[in-house]
Amino acid sequence: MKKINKKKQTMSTYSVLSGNRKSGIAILAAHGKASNIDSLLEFFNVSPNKVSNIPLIKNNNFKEALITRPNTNTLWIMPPGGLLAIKESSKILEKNGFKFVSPINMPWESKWPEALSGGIAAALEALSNCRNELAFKVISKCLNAWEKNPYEPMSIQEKKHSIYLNRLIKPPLIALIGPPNIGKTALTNYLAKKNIARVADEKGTTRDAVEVELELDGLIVRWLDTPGKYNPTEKIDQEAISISNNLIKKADLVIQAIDSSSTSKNYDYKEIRSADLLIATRSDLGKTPIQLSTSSKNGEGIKELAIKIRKILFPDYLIKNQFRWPEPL
Ligand SMILES: Nc1nc2c(ncn2[C@@H]2O[C@H](COP(=O)(O)OP(=O)(O)OP(=O)(O)O)[C@@H](O)[C@H]2O)c(=O)[nH]1
Ligand SMILES: [Mg+2]
Repeated sequence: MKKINKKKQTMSTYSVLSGNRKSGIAILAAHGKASNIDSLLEFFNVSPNKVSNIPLIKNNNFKEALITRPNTNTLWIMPPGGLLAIKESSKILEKNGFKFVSPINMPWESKWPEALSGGIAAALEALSNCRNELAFKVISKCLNAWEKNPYEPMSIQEKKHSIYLNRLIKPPLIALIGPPNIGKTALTNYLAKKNIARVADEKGTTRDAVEVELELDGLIVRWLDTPGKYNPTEKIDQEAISISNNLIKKADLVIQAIDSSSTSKNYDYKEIRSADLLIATRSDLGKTPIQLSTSSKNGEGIKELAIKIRKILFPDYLIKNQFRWPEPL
């Protein structure tokens, strides 16, 4: 482990920080020993001693580029242009002995030079990966918390919150299980707002587990619609059930659906995994004592279901309060 760190420090590396798409400006971060950064600046005909924020530099190699040295070991090179500018700049850096590394392996000091600590860098990294409003809101608070207390290691309590907070970046897996032909796929399609799988009035319509990404009350989740439990005779179906069962075992939340209109209410799934949440489906067809009743026909209970799930997987206190997260880079 120590060896890798040492290598990281001594090797001259660069990463592309701008996206792979068309963009107005390319961003490449070079990292290395101060002397290697000095040499690179010399190559660009720029005074090697300068550590500054935004000098605009014109030189022979780049027609025009914004170059900044935010710390002694880092140079950010930002030529105008997208992919072509990245390609041209990479050539120059390779020629000067800098090796490409993925941004994941870039030292945080070079990738997030504005960060005072690895914690702030981690929060900035998380913020750059966040995909929706809830994530942005919560991670911004995490960044504030790190800025208030940048150096102290995370406490055990803070680490406990991480289990939930990680879900903002890595969507949790929810598996919907239940007997066949009770509206699991219809509910899935309703939540996905599109037909991701076939709905039919016959048992065993869904034969493979189907995964779809959804937003439930602001939380992005992976939703798994599973085949209604049956004992298939065909090998291919047995394999499909086995894959589905393995996913159910791994899920962060298992929701068992029970039909409002039929008698198959005591369906036992314990041999796969006991459910975390019980819901009724097809509530427009009948009544059950189950609190959360949903209908994909008239939309009853769907909003409540989304809120309930979000609260289980991402409790309210994490939205209201401010915690340091994630672990420092
Ligand atoms: N009235 C009513 N019918 C529904 C509702 N949801 C589904 N259905 C009907 O119930 C039948 C079964 O629906 P599916 O969604 O295919 O059921 P499933 O649980 O996925 O079934 P399998 O894939 O076989 O496990 C279809 O005829 C649907 O049109 C609902 O909320 N209300
Ligand atoms: Mg189905």
